[in-house]
Amino acid sequence: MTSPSWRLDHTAAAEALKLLRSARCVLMPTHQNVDADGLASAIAMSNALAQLGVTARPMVSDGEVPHQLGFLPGIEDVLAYGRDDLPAYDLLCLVDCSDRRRLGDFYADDPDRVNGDVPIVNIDHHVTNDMFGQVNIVVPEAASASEIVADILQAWKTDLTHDIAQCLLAGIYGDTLGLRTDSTTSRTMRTSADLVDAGADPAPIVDALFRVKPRSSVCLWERALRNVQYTGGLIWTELTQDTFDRCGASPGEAEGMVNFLVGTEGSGAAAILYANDKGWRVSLRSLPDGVDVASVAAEFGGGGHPRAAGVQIDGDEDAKRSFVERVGQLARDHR
Ligand SMILES: [Mn+2]
Repeated sequence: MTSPSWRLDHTAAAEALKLLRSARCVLMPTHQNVDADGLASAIAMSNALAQLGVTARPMVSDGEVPHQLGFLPGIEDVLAYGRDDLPAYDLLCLVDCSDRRRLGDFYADDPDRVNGDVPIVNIDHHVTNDMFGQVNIVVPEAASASEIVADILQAWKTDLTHDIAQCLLAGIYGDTLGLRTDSTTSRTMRTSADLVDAGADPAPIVDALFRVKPRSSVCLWERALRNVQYTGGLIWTELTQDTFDRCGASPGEAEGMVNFLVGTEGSGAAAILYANDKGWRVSLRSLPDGVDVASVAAEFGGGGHPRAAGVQIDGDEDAKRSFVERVGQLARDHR
Protein backbone atom coordinates (compact mmCIF):
# COMPACT_ATOMS: atom_id res chain seq x y z
CA MET A 1 0.00 0.00 0.00
CA THR A 2 1.42 3.37 -1.03
CA SER A 3 0.48 6.71 0.47
CA PRO A 4 -2.30 8.85 -0.98
CA SER A 5 0.08 11.38 -2.40
CA TRP A 6 -1.76 13.24 -5.12
CA ARG A 7 -4.09 16.19 -5.38
CA LEU A 8 -6.11 17.21 -8.40
CA ASP A 9 -4.77 20.26 -10.23
CA HIS A 10 -7.90 22.42 -9.94
CA THR A 11 -6.59 25.02 -12.37
CA ALA A 12 -6.16 22.35 -15.04
CA ALA A 13 -9.61 20.92 -14.24
CA ALA A 14 -11.14 24.39 -14.75
CA GLU A 15 -9.19 24.89 -17.99
CA ALA A 16 -10.37 21.50 -19.24
CA LEU A 17 -13.97 22.40 -18.49
CA LYS A 18 -13.64 25.75 -20.27
CA LEU A 19 -12.28 24.04 -23.38
CA LEU A 20 -14.93 21.30 -23.25
CA ARG A 21 -17.71 23.88 -22.88
CA SER A 22 -16.48 25.75 -25.95
CA ALA A 23 -16.88 22.63 -28.13
CA ARG A 24 -19.94 21.74 -30.21
CA CYS A 25 -19.12 18.05 -30.06
CA VAL A 26 -16.40 16.27 -28.09
CA LEU A 27 -15.18 12.92 -29.36
CA MET A 28 -13.73 10.56 -26.73
CA PRO A 29 -11.84 7.76 -28.51
CA THR A 30 -10.54 5.03 -26.19
CA HIS A 31 -7.17 3.31 -26.27
CA GLN A 32 -6.92 0.11 -28.33
CA ASN A 33 -7.98 -3.17 -26.67
CA VAL A 34 -10.03 -1.02 -24.36
CA ASP A 35 -10.48 -2.18 -20.77
CA ALA A 36 -12.97 -1.29 -18.03
CA ASP A 37 -11.04 1.79 -16.91
CA GLY A 38 -10.60 3.16 -20.42
CA LEU A 39 -14.24 2.83 -21.40
CA ALA A 40 -16.02 3.41 -18.08
CA SER A 41 -14.09 6.61 -17.33
CA ALA A 42 -15.07 7.99 -20.74
CA ILE A 43 -18.74 7.06 -20.30
CA ALA A 44 -18.81 8.61 -16.81
CA MET A 45 -17.25 11.81 -18.08
CA SER A 46 -19.63 12.07 -21.04
CA ASN A 47 -22.61 11.65 -18.67
CA ALA A 48 -21.32 14.40 -16.40
CA LEU A 49 -20.64 16.67 -19.38
CA ALA A 50 -24.22 16.14 -20.57
CA GLN A 51 -25.36 17.66 -17.26
CA LEU A 52 -23.35 20.75 -18.22
CA GLY A 53 -24.87 20.91 -21.70
CA VAL A 54 -21.77 19.54 -23.43
CA THR A 55 -22.16 16.80 -26.06
CA ALA A 56 -19.40 14.18 -25.68
CA ARG A 57 -19.34 10.82 -27.47
CA PRO A 58 -17.21 7.93 -26.17
CA MET A 59 -15.95 5.76 -29.03
CA VAL A 60 -14.14 2.42 -29.07
CA SER A 61 -11.22 3.07 -31.43
CA ASP A 62 -10.77 -0.36 -32.95
CA GLY A 63 -14.22 -1.46 -33.89
CA GLU A 64 -15.60 -3.69 -31.19
CA VAL A 65 -17.25 -2.80 -27.92
CA PRO A 66 -16.01 -5.58 -25.61
CA HIS A 67 -18.79 -8.01 -24.71
CA GLN A 68 -17.39 -8.26 -21.16
CA LEU A 69 -18.11 -4.55 -20.59
CA GLY A 70 -21.76 -4.91 -21.60
CA PHE A 71 -22.79 -4.36 -17.97
CA LEU A 72 -21.65 -0.72 -17.93
CA PRO A 73 -24.62 1.65 -17.76
CA GLY A 74 -24.65 3.75 -20.94
CA ILE A 75 -22.66 1.25 -23.03
CA GLU A 76 -25.44 1.24 -25.67
CA ASP A 77 -24.57 4.84 -26.58
CA VAL A 78 -20.87 4.12 -27.15
CA LEU A 79 -19.77 4.52 -30.76
CA ALA A 80 -17.57 1.94 -32.46
CA TYR A 81 -15.01 3.19 -34.99
CA GLY A 82 -15.54 1.50 -38.33
CA ARG A 83 -19.13 0.55 -37.49
CA ASP A 84 -20.61 3.99 -36.77
CA ASP A 85 -20.21 7.28 -38.62
CA LEU A 86 -17.83 9.70 -36.96
CA PRO A 87 -19.71 12.66 -35.49
CA ALA A 88 -18.59 16.16 -36.56
CA TYR A 89 -16.31 16.74 -33.58
CA ASP A 90 -14.29 19.86 -32.82
CA LEU A 91 -12.53 18.66 -29.66
CA LEU A 92 -10.94 15.40 -28.54
CA CYS A 93 -10.96 14.24 -24.94
CA LEU A 94 -8.69 11.24 -24.28
CA VAL A 95 -8.99 9.44 -20.98
CA ASP A 96 -6.62 6.61 -19.91
CA CYS A 97 -4.56 6.92 -23.10
CA SER A 98 -0.79 7.31 -22.59
CA ASP A 99 0.08 7.94 -26.21
CA ARG A 100 -1.93 9.10 -29.25
CA ARG A 101 -0.61 6.14 -31.25
CA ARG A 102 -2.55 3.85 -28.92
CA LEU A 103 -5.82 5.05 -30.48
CA GLY A 104 -6.19 1.91 -32.59
CA ASP A 105 -7.61 2.20 -36.09
CA PHE A 106 -8.81 5.74 -35.39
CA TYR A 107 -5.14 6.74 -35.29
CA ALA A 108 -3.77 4.25 -37.82
CA ASP A 109 -6.24 5.27 -40.54
CA ASP A 110 -5.27 8.96 -40.26
CA PRO A 111 -2.57 10.00 -37.76
CA ASP A 112 -3.32 13.68 -38.56
CA ARG A 113 -6.55 13.31 -36.57
CA VAL A 114 -4.47 13.78 -33.42
CA ASN A 115 -1.79 16.19 -34.74
CA GLY A 116 -3.13 19.02 -32.57
CA ASP A 117 -5.27 20.79 -35.21
CA VAL A 118 -8.25 19.59 -33.21
CA PRO A 119 -7.47 20.49 -29.58
CA ILE A 120 -7.05 17.61 -27.14
CA VAL A 121 -7.88 17.28 -23.45
CA ASN A 122 -5.59 14.60 -21.99
CA ILE A 123 -6.64 12.88 -18.74
CA ASP A 124 -4.49 9.93 -17.73
CA HIS A 125 -2.61 8.01 -15.04
CA HIS A 126 0.19 6.38 -17.08
CA VAL A 127 3.70 7.41 -16.00
CA THR A 128 4.72 7.23 -19.68
CA ASN A 129 2.11 9.80 -20.83
CA ASP A 130 3.83 12.26 -23.17
CA MET A 131 1.59 15.28 -22.37
CA PHE A 132 0.17 15.62 -25.87
CA GLY A 133 -2.90 17.69 -24.87
CA GLN A 134 -3.76 21.39 -24.84
CA VAL A 135 -4.80 20.62 -21.29
CA ASN A 136 -3.11 17.73 -19.46
CA ILE A 137 -4.35 16.19 -16.23
CA VAL A 138 -1.89 13.34 -15.75
CA VAL A 139 -1.59 11.72 -12.32
CA PRO A 140 0.77 8.70 -12.31
CA GLU A 141 0.04 8.16 -8.58
CA ALA A 142 -3.61 7.36 -9.36
CA ALA A 143 -4.37 3.65 -9.71
CA SER A 144 -6.93 4.31 -12.45
CA ALA A 145 -8.10 7.09 -14.74
CA SER A 146 -11.54 6.64 -13.17
CA GLU A 147 -10.20 7.91 -9.82
CA ILE A 148 -8.96 11.09 -11.50
CA VAL A 149 -12.28 11.53 -13.28
CA ALA A 150 -14.09 11.12 -9.92
CA ASP A 151 -12.08 14.06 -8.56
CA ILE A 152 -12.58 16.13 -11.70
CA LEU A 153 -16.35 15.66 -11.57
CA GLN A 154 -16.32 16.71 -7.93
CA ALA A 155 -14.39 19.87 -8.89
CA TRP A 156 -16.94 20.51 -11.65
CA LYS A 157 -19.76 20.02 -9.11
CA THR A 158 -21.76 17.70 -11.36
CA ASP A 159 -24.27 15.23 -9.87
CA LEU A 160 -22.74 11.87 -8.97
CA THR A 161 -25.59 9.75 -10.33
CA HIS A 162 -25.90 5.98 -9.77
CA ASP A 163 -24.81 5.37 -13.35
CA ILE A 164 -21.74 7.59 -13.12
CA ALA A 165 -20.76 6.04 -9.78
CA GLN A 166 -21.18 2.53 -11.20
CA CYS A 167 -18.96 3.32 -14.20
CA LEU A 168 -16.23 4.89 -12.07
CA LEU A 169 -16.21 2.00 -9.60
CA ALA A 170 -16.01 -0.45 -12.52
CA GLY A 171 -13.00 1.47 -13.87
CA ILE A 172 -11.27 1.43 -10.49
CA TYR A 173 -12.00 -2.28 -9.95
CA GLY A 174 -10.79 -3.07 -13.46
CA ASP A 175 -7.37 -1.45 -13.06
CA THR A 176 -6.87 -2.54 -9.43
CA LEU A 177 -8.26 -6.08 -9.89
CA GLY A 178 -10.82 -5.28 -7.21
CA LEU A 179 -8.56 -3.09 -4.99
CA ARG A 180 -5.81 -5.73 -4.92
CA THR A 181 -2.92 -4.21 -6.89
CA ASP A 182 0.16 -2.51 -5.48
CA SER A 183 -1.09 0.74 -7.05
CA THR A 184 -4.17 0.72 -4.78
CA THR A 185 -3.97 3.47 -2.15
CA SER A 186 -6.15 4.38 0.81
CA ARG A 187 -7.29 7.23 -1.43
CA THR A 188 -8.41 4.67 -4.05
CA MET A 189 -10.39 2.92 -1.33
CA ARG A 190 -11.95 6.18 -0.08
CA THR A 191 -12.99 7.15 -3.58
CA SER A 192 -14.45 3.65 -4.02
CA ALA A 193 -16.36 3.95 -0.74
CA ASP A 194 -17.75 7.34 -1.83
CA LEU A 195 -18.91 5.75 -5.09
CA VAL A 196 -20.65 2.93 -3.21
CA ASP A 197 -22.32 5.57 -1.02
CA ALA A 198 -23.51 7.23 -4.23
CA GLY A 199 -25.19 4.00 -5.34
CA ALA A 200 -22.48 1.95 -7.04
CA ASP A 201 -22.84 -1.82 -6.59
CA PRO A 202 -19.59 -3.85 -6.60
CA ALA A 203 -21.25 -7.26 -7.04
CA PRO A 204 -22.11 -7.10 -10.76
CA ILE A 205 -18.72 -5.49 -11.44
CA VAL A 206 -16.85 -8.36 -9.76
CA ASP A 207 -18.95 -10.93 -11.61
CA ALA A 208 -18.51 -9.31 -15.01
CA LEU A 209 -14.81 -8.51 -14.71
CA PHE A 210 -13.47 -11.44 -12.70
CA ARG A 211 -15.86 -14.41 -12.79
CA VAL A 212 -18.10 -14.67 -15.83
CA LYS A 213 -16.31 -15.99 -18.92
CA PRO A 214 -17.22 -17.84 -22.09
CA ARG A 215 -16.06 -21.42 -22.64
CA SER A 216 -13.73 -20.10 -25.34
CA SER A 217 -11.72 -18.46 -22.55
CA VAL A 218 -11.25 -21.78 -20.77
CA CYS A 219 -10.05 -23.22 -24.09
CA LEU A 220 -7.52 -20.38 -24.46
CA TRP A 221 -6.25 -20.79 -20.90
CA GLU A 222 -5.87 -24.51 -21.33
CA ARG A 223 -3.71 -24.06 -24.43
CA ALA A 224 -1.72 -21.16 -22.99
CA LEU A 225 -0.94 -22.96 -19.74
CA ARG A 226 0.09 -26.10 -21.61
CA ASN A 227 2.76 -24.05 -23.41
CA VAL A 228 4.12 -22.09 -20.44
CA GLN A 229 7.89 -21.52 -20.52
CA TYR A 230 10.41 -20.31 -17.97
CA THR A 231 13.26 -18.06 -19.11
CA GLY A 232 15.43 -16.67 -16.31
CA GLY A 233 13.05 -14.95 -13.91
CA LEU A 234 10.27 -14.72 -16.49
CA ILE A 235 7.29 -17.02 -16.87
CA TRP A 236 5.67 -16.60 -20.26
CA THR A 237 3.44 -18.12 -22.88
CA GLU A 238 2.39 -17.34 -26.40
CA LEU A 239 -0.98 -17.20 -28.09
CA THR A 240 -1.37 -17.31 -31.85
CA GLN A 241 -4.28 -16.23 -34.02
CA ASP A 242 -4.72 -19.92 -34.82
CA THR A 243 -5.32 -20.64 -31.12
CA PHE A 244 -7.90 -17.85 -30.90
CA ASP A 245 -9.60 -19.21 -34.04
CA ARG A 246 -9.63 -22.81 -32.83
CA CYS A 247 -11.10 -21.77 -29.49
CA GLY A 248 -13.54 -19.32 -31.09
CA ALA A 249 -12.13 -16.67 -28.78
CA SER A 250 -12.05 -12.93 -29.36
CA PRO A 251 -9.07 -10.65 -28.70
CA GLY A 252 -8.98 -9.59 -25.07
CA GLU A 253 -10.27 -12.89 -23.68
CA ALA A 254 -6.79 -13.86 -22.47
CA GLU A 255 -6.08 -10.53 -20.76
CA GLY A 256 -6.52 -11.87 -17.22
CA MET A 257 -4.15 -14.77 -17.71
CA VAL A 258 -0.98 -12.75 -17.18
CA ASN A 259 -2.26 -11.78 -13.72
CA PHE A 260 -2.56 -15.46 -12.88
CA LEU A 261 0.95 -16.29 -14.13
CA VAL A 262 2.64 -13.45 -12.26
CA GLY A 263 2.15 -15.05 -8.85
CA THR A 264 4.20 -18.11 -9.79
CA GLU A 265 6.96 -18.85 -7.28
CA GLY A 266 10.46 -18.47 -8.64
CA SER A 267 9.43 -16.01 -11.37
CA GLY A 268 9.57 -12.26 -10.81
CA ALA A 269 7.72 -11.32 -13.97
CA ALA A 270 5.14 -12.75 -16.35
CA ALA A 271 4.38 -12.14 -20.01
CA ILE A 272 1.79 -13.17 -22.56
CA LEU A 273 2.91 -12.86 -26.17
CA TYR A 274 0.09 -12.40 -28.68
CA ALA A 275 1.29 -13.16 -32.20
CA ASN A 276 0.22 -10.58 -34.79
CA ASP A 277 1.13 -9.50 -38.36
CA LYS A 278 4.34 -7.74 -37.35
CA GLY A 279 5.47 -9.96 -34.49
CA TRP A 280 4.00 -10.02 -31.00
CA ARG A 281 1.99 -7.75 -28.77
CA VAL A 282 3.23 -8.39 -25.24
CA SER A 283 1.46 -7.91 -21.93
CA LEU A 284 3.87 -7.76 -18.95
CA ARG A 285 3.35 -7.99 -15.19
CA SER A 286 5.56 -8.08 -12.12
CA LEU A 287 4.96 -8.41 -8.41
CA PRO A 288 5.40 -5.57 -5.88
CA ASP A 289 9.15 -5.04 -5.31
CA GLY A 290 9.76 -6.87 -8.58
CA VAL A 291 11.34 -5.63 -11.78
CA ASP A 292 9.91 -2.38 -13.21
CA VAL A 293 8.19 -3.70 -16.33
CA ALA A 294 7.36 -0.19 -17.58
CA SER A 295 11.08 0.53 -18.00
CA VAL A 296 11.66 -2.90 -19.53
CA ALA A 297 8.84 -2.22 -22.00
CA ALA A 298 10.26 1.25 -22.70
CA GLU A 299 13.58 -0.33 -23.76
CA PHE A 300 11.63 -1.94 -26.59
CA GLY A 301 9.42 1.07 -27.41
CA GLY A 302 6.49 0.23 -25.15
CA GLY A 303 5.21 1.66 -21.88
CA GLY A 304 2.81 1.36 -18.99
CA HIS A 305 3.03 1.07 -15.23
CA PRO A 306 5.86 -0.39 -13.08
CA ARG A 307 3.75 -3.52 -12.35
CA ALA A 308 1.79 -3.72 -15.64
CA ALA A 309 3.09 -2.74 -19.04
CA GLY A 310 2.81 -3.53 -22.74
CA VAL A 311 4.99 -3.48 -25.82
CA GLN A 312 4.92 -4.49 -29.48
CA ILE A 313 7.88 -6.64 -30.55
CA ASP A 314 8.37 -6.53 -34.31
CA GLY A 315 10.34 -9.20 -36.13
CA ASP A 316 10.92 -12.95 -36.16
CA GLU A 317 11.69 -15.70 -33.64
CA ASP A 318 15.13 -14.15 -32.98
CA ALA A 319 13.54 -10.85 -31.95
CA LYS A 320 11.18 -12.75 -29.69
CA ARG A 321 14.00 -14.76 -28.12
CA SER A 322 16.14 -11.71 -27.38
CA PHE A 323 13.16 -9.93 -25.82
CA VAL A 324 12.21 -12.89 -23.64
CA GLU A 325 15.83 -13.42 -22.58
CA ARG A 326 16.29 -9.74 -21.73
CA VAL A 327 13.17 -9.64 -19.54
CA GLY A 328 14.06 -13.01 -18.01
CA GLN A 329 17.54 -11.77 -17.12
CA LEU A 330 16.26 -8.52 -15.59
CA ALA A 331 13.60 -10.35 -13.60
CA ARG A 332 16.15 -12.86 -12.30
CA ASP A 333 18.79 -10.24 -11.45
CA HIS A 334 16.25 -8.14 -9.61
CA ARG A 335 15.73 -10.73 -6.89
MN1 LIG B 1 -6.24 2.78 -16.64
